[in-house]
Amino acid sequence: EKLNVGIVGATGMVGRNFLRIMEERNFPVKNLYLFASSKSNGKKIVFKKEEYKVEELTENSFDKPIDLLLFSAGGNISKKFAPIAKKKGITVVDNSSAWRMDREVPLVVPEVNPQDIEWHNGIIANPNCSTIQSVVPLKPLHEAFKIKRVIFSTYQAVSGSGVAGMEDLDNGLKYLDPKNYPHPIAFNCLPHIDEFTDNGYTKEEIKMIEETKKILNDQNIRITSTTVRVPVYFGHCVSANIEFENNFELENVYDILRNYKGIVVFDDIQKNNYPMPINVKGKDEVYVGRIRRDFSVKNGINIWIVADNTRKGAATNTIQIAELLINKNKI
Ligand code: 2RA
Repeated sequence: EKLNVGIVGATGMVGRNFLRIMEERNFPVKNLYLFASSKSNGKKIVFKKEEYKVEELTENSFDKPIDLLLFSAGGNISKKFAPIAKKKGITVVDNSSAWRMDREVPLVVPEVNPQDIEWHNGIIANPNCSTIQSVVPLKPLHEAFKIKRVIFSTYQAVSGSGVAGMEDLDNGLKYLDPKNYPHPIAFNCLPHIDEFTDNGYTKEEIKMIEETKKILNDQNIRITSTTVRVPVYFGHCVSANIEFENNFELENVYDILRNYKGIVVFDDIQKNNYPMPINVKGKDEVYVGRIRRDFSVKNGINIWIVADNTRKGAATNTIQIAELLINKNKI
């Protein structure tokens, strides 16, 4: 039956995509509640031809019949308000990084580890965008050939950093976000996404490493990553160098990826066909190409993975988790 759904961060890029994708997928919404910061209070947003007013998020916001809350309002808001919702028996799907590595919280990509939904305790975390698109092709290859090590190099669109990044790309060599990024993004590449930590890695790089192991449920996979912001509006690209325990035929790799849910293999170098951000905007599939053996090791391949970071990388995956919760009667 239909659900009472709330969106926290309703006016942000991902929040608006939640609504767009719920409309597209005819998600069963009975009542809809929109929450955002005080500056958005009173704003009107249309959903399924009805107008809804945005309310300021407060501790009492959830004192109404809500079944499901979708969060995309940053880690601090999730840390503070997800437990309030959980206490009221509301199921939360959180797009921020706040809860992803919490042992009580499943981190889910429906094509990869749907079974983890079974043990949620009220909060389910949506993985980081570049992680989501990477684990989709990694999962069937791990099952077939057992992954030993992965080297991720990412090329991430500015929409991943929110509206500020987009505006700065609009305005040329302005600063992406002086608070966090000390350099302009236009005509530039920044090997700096999220904050640096004391081991020289950024939080984004650590997300890719740790989230991938949690989602694939295998702490033995050795992973490293370099995540880079590039002057592109939509569409994250990931180069994955993968070393397997077992040997493989390249044709097998193509077959496995071609037949896996949620993947489009777009790979014909004779025709200059390979995935690019301009191919994936507005789409929910993960595009894979440039599939080729890594001749520098015994059992290695390189693959190139592209997806719309605001959809499959964020909002669509969240809605797919919500659909899974309904199908498994876990809301
Ligand atoms: C980024 N993955 O691209 C991070 C958060 N969306 O900025």
